[in-house]
Amino acid sequence: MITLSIFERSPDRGRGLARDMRVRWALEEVGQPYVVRPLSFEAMKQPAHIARHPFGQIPTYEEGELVLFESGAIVLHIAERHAGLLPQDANARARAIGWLFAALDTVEPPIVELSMASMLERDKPWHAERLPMLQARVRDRLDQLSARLGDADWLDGAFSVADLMMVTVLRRLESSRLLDGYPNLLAYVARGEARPAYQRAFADQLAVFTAAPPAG
Ligand code: GTB
Repeated sequence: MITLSIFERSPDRGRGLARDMRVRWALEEVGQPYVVRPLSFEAMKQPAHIARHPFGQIPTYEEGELVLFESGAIVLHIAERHAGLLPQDANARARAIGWLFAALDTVEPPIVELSMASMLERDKPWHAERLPMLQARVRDRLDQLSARLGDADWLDGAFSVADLMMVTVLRRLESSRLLDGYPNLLAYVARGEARPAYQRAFADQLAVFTAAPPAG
């Protein structure tokens, strides 16, 4: 059985923005059952979890002897082991993996930078001055991504692990409303969210948040 370590009480309050969501979604797409290990922030920093994740974070993935951390590596592992998330054709498969890395290495960093600034730096005197620069960096990436996607449904042919990752990355912009200027990206995210596997994954992570004891 697969076990995922997840937040006991996600700071996103069940909006599915933490990185276990992409792993849950991948497992739902390929029809693999799993169980979860909800962890408090304190438990994430204890030796038992540090043995699974050197940086004391979520998600982690355990399957028999295998223990993995890093959501990109976990999702790629799932996609390589089970049919449905990577094309059969070798070149198309390589391109899908390229897009998976693009989501993580090229598109996600400016989005995370913006969302961390919005969460942690609002009270700093320089926040208002820095914000337009962070937003411009995100818009640059969205302009480029939007131009490449055009009116296609998915990034490169059929839905793949690349789209799964890109949609989860773009969802982090929800509260900034920066996606509003990009109708094709909004529709792309909505297409991902409409997938039954996404819906199951979202409902399951929300159920964990709802069941968690109120923050003390
Ligand atoms: N590169 C790693 C990966 O992709 O797996 C990054 C893992 C990571 O950042 N994990 C975060 C974590 O464990 C949770 S997902 N943080 C606790 C810590 O470092 O002590 C990031 C996240 C957190 C909260 C929100 N939110 O509230 O909206 C969104 C995303």
